[in-house]
This record gives sequence, structure tokens and C-alpha cells, in this order.
Amino acid sequence: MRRFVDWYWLMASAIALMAAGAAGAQNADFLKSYKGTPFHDSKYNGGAQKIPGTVMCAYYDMGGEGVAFHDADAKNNGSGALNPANGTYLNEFRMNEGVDTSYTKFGLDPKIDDNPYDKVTPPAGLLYVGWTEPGEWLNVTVEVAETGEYTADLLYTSNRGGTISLDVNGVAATGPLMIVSTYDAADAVAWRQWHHWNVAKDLVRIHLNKGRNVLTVHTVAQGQMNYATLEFKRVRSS
Ligand SMILES: [Ca+2]
Ligand SMILES: [Ca+2]
Repeated sequence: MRRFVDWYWLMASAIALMAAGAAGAQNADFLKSYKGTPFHDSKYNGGAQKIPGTVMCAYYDMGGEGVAFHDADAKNNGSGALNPANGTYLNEFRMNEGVDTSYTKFGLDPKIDDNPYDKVTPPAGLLYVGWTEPGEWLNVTVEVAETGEYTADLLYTSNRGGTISLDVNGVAATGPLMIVSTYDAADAVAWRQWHHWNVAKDLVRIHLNKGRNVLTVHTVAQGQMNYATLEFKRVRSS
């Protein structure tokens, strides 16, 4: 019996090591062949976004449809559409790309993102990704300061709940993550159901290796969510 137990643990350890090796090789292959690059524009030129820290979803990678993201339609339904092209940075942010982006608007009547139904008040003028649909994804290249286990809080809105998931370097890393609905029947302004902000605390828990990594954020189910930021903290060093 003892011998069997020893053998069993030996085999289990060997399989775990092989799996880790395979994932490591897969990660290296993904990073080598990946054609996306960190976002930069006239206002942001910081390179890969830093972890620990706050990752802006609207700063998804450059490289276009099928490389840096997949979106249901080639139009940006926020920049240049809902927010007409008027020469301002926020209205025209990435307006020629398929991912749909907008920003938080304060001080209007009726109130938009500073409304009384917010669970948390986001910063004003904060860029976010909206018009999300199941099957869509976006990549964000990040620079990780230290290897370890990280959690992330998502600043979001969700009209009726939904599910997202994350990959690290092309490998599924989280499984489905349930997003709690921010729908509030008390709000009589129908379109404002897309603007009730909340933070999903510790929504994500992933292992990251020091250095360059590519995170993929998938919209898995429901959609109709707005993603602003993922705030990463290191919780363990291994
Ligand atoms: Ca689109
Ligand atoms: Ca979309």
C-alpha cells in the first residue's frame, strides 16, 4: 500500500510538472508569435501597462481585429458615433477601431455616470470599453514586476449580469467569472442601466510570471457590460 501511495504521488508530481512545462512552452510560443503591441497615443506612451497597478481596458493592444481583439462589428459605436467626432480627445479616442469605447460623463442633466444608482462613483472622463457581446475579446500587454499570485478588482457596469474570463499568454487562466448585475429597477431612465458603476472585488485571481505577459479579456455570456479598469495586487509571492 505504502509503495502504491509513493508511486501515485510520484506519478501525480510528474504529471503536474509536465503540465506546467507544457503551459510554459505554450506561453513562450504565444509571446513569440503574438503580433499585438502595447497601446500608445498622444496622451499615453507608457508602454506595457504595469502590474501591480491599474490596467485600463480601453488601452487594449494595437494590432487590429483578430490580433489584438475581436469585436462583433468593425465600427466603434462609442467614439465617433454616440460621442460624435468633434476634435476632442475623448470623443475621438480610437474611433477607427472595432472595439467600442466611451468615457464617464459627469455634471449633465439627467446625470449619466455620476448618477445616484452607482454602487461606486468612477472618476470623470474615464475611458472604458462598452457594447460588449459574447465572443468578443481584447488583449492587453502588461509588464509584471514580480512573479506571484495576483488578484484584480474590476470597475464595471452590467445591465443584467454576465460572465467574463481571462487568458494569460493564450492559455485560459480563470474559468468563467460571474459579474453581478448593476440593474436597478428604481432607475426610471432606461439607458442609464448601462451606467450603474460597481467594483467586483477580487474577481480575478491568477498567477503571473515576472516580465512581459499578454492578458486576454473574454466576454463569455450576456455581454452588455462596460469594462473600465482591472486593478491588480500581488497576494502571494509564488
Ligand atoms: Ca464595434
Ligand atoms: Ca463590441
